[in-house]
Amino acid sequence: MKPSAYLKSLPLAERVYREDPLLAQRLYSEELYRYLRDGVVILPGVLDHALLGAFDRDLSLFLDLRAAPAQLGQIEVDGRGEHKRAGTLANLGINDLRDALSGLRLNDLHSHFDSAASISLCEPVTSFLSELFGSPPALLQSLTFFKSSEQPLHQDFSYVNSHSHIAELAAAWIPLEDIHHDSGPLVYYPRSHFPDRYGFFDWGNGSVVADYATIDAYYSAYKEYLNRAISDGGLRPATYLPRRGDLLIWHGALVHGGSPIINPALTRKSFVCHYTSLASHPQVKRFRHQQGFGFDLFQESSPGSQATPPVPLFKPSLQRRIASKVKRLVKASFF
Ligand SMILES: O=C(O)CCC(=O)C(=O)O
Repeated sequence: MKPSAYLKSLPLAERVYREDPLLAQRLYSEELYRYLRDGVVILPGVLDHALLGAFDRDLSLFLDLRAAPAQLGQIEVDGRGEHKRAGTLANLGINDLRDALSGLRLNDLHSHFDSAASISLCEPVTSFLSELFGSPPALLQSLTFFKSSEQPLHQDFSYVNSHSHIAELAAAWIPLEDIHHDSGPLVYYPRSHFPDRYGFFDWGNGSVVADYATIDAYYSAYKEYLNRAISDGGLRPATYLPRRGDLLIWHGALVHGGSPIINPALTRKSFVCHYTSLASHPQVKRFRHQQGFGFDLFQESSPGSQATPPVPLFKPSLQRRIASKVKRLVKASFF
């Protein structure tokens, strides 16, 4: 994927900002304008505490896994080498996730718990992202952390790239508790989200996205590249110390990472979600129909296999289903 593909896929709001920041300030909400300018926006106290409470109750299952339903063992885990090798929670052999090594993340809890799904697409997130993308957002993945990721600095677009418009990428950082300075908080560099201004990193053959087969070989060059971009741009780090209920949304090219843990006894419970626009989601297929375009949802299928039928976006309500059935019966008895 070449730099031109990144630049061509920038959301309209971002193009407007790049061309004419004052026009962007007039056209968009203050929050979106700040995001376009800084690559990050913090929305204090916007999250629903009842929803967070429901997620807490589900997460309490991970504090005594021997007593939890066995299906939880199938949840995918990632993070350090040992987490990657384990692959699933059951293989980690841990009873209480507070005892896990830093970096452990639980993948896609939104597909296991309604509470996580509801938080990932809650109104403060979807209304902000709809304005950014000019279309409804779609969730690409969610990551749940009990402790800091201690992840080195990076830009998400080089790693999260299964969607079709690579620059349509943003993420939400949702604290599940008040975050302590010594727990390894999120660190980021405001205004680092213009990779074309300091030159894209070359992951091989001019590609702006990392290839998992060769990623390790580029590790130190990428680190040097980011450090140079930071010092050349005079960028300064910010540490995010939110209270529960706050929300941070960052740009897919913002330089950020998980800072090192100072006090290992502290948790840093957080929920991180990555989004693209609905039209760019890997399970959405766009097709041309006469004068316009349509969108349909497909489940991922292995190459060569039959595409699985589209998944309906919404299940019709009971009343609607009864009304349709009655209509069909009436039609059948009259015609
Ligand atoms: O929360 C963190 O420590 C970092 C998360 C992160 O960098 C990411 O998910 O891209």
